[in-house]
Amino acid sequence: YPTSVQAAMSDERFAGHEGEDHAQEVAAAAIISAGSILLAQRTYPEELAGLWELPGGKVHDGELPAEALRRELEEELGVTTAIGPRIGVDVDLAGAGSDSERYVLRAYLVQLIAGEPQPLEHAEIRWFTVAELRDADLVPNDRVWVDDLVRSMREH
Ligand code: 523
Repeated sequence: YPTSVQAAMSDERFAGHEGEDHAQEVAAAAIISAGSILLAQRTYPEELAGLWELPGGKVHDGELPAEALRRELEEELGVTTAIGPRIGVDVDLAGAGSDSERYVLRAYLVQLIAGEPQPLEHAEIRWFTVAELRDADLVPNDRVWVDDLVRSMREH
């Protein structure tokens, strides 16, 4: 490596990337249409079953977040999508996996391209208006995004 890169690699901030500071990503979709958002009702684990979430899942090794989200939405909803910009803050997930890895949850604005959404892996899916979203039993992590989602729903 060039000297400048070696200096950066010996820097403690860089060292964290190779160690316990590295977080896997969970990507979630804000699918907004005609002022409503599509939420999905989880069936597992027990503490999240019955709660509503932005659909999505873990980014696998070697996948880009947008590729992973497109795959998850195909698997979970049976739809073809286009992944847009990030929305809302990063959410740290403590112990999201069976392993000891750290996860960060990120939301993306997503457009439906083809297909009618089906609850292939969820108990139910449903379009929520702004008022319904504010009233919904969301999974705890997704609650931080409500104000951002409402702003985006009012623009669509
Ligand atoms: N969340 C979450 N909100 C949200 C999603 C899509 C996921 O809080 N909108 C959390 C729930 C889990 C973790 O992120 O703790 C992984 O999500 P999951 O289970 O939907 O991801 P999968 O299906 O890729 O992972 P496996 O269940 O391990 O297959």
